[in-house]
Amino acid sequence: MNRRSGLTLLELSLAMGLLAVVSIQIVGAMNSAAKKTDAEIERTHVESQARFVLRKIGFAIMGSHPDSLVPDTNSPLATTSIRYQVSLGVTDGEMVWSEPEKVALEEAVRQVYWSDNPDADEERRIVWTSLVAPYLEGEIPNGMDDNGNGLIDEKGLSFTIDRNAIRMSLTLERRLDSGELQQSTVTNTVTCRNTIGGWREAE
Ligand SMILES: [Ca+2]
Ligand SMILES: [Ca+2]
Repeated sequence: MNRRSGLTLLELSLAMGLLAVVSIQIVGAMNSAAKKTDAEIERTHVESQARFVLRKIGFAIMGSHPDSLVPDTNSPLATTSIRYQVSLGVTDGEMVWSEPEKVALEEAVRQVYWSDNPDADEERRIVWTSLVAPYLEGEIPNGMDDNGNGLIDEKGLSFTIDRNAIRMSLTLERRLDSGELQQSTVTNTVTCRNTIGGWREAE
């Protein structure tokens, strides 16, 4: 009788041990799947925010007159801000232009903001993202073009202007709890549509 129950106990403890091993494996697999999913969700979040912000910048600039751009249309270097004026329509046969607006990178806080009346007392700023990378993806500050896009040491938001065409590049990033850095980079070119109608600098 004792022998019989001894075997049963052995069987039982073997079964329990096996169950424990399998359980640990299942929990481990579930944890790593959850972590992977978190990383994927975060990547999707950073990517969609990058696309969304670049689209907003494009829509903002699109209605401007190329002559209103600061820096001006012949600037070959990348800049982190752009100033422009958009058409508000025609009054008494004259095209009416908005006050200057600006889209810029605030490097210290890694934000891209839109502002109307930049540099004026009544300037109003709206932050469009707070995830801007210090430098565009693949770029490090070393006086060289590391990511091969023709620009040297360009920041996380950069504009280059060629006549009516404005090329915009943006890298957003976020560090996960695991230490992994999620980066997403989007690039697009918009054309200033408002080349008709005389633009005049406000006096
Ligand atoms: Ca570069
Ligand atoms: Ca560089």
